[in-house]
Amino acid sequence: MPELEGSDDGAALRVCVVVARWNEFVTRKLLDGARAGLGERGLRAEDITVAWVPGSFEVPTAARWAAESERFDAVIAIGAVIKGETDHYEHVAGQAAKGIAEASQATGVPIIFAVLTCETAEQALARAGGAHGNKGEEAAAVAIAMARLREQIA
Ligand code: DLZ
Repeated sequence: MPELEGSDDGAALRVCVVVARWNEFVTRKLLDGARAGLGERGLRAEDITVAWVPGSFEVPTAARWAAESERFDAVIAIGAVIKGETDHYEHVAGQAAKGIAEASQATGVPIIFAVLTCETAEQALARAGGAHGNKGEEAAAVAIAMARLREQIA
């Protein structure tokens, strides 16, 4: 019985990383993690495009533009929504999650969710290279696995 499981070989894949500028002290660390994770798996620097947007609310829109462009095998969506500092936390976090899922399903391009939704800045930093790892780096591995699985299924 055939089993498909993607691959961790990123050679020759092209990835767009969409990053929210809001809470940049967190999102830049996630971006660094994503870049490192992609590079460790064989992507060349010139095959990693970074697109900055103002906040997590805008991330799904730009991620969809990237997915529809047919220039990328996968998109990584990075943001940080911190509840204690966000008046309409549920709206920003909810719309980011919903929009990213819809854009990925509508285009068929893997768009990997790396938007942190945390109570405090400390919790966010712990997931951006701190005690709980780097969710950007984890997103890089998922992006490559999904891009390869898509090729295998196609
Ligand atoms: C407005 C806002 C607030 C209050 N908090 C956050 C946040 O914690 N994280 C984030 O990424 N963006 C935040 N934003 C900005 C919105 O995402 C968006 O950029 C603006 O509402 C303009 O549409």
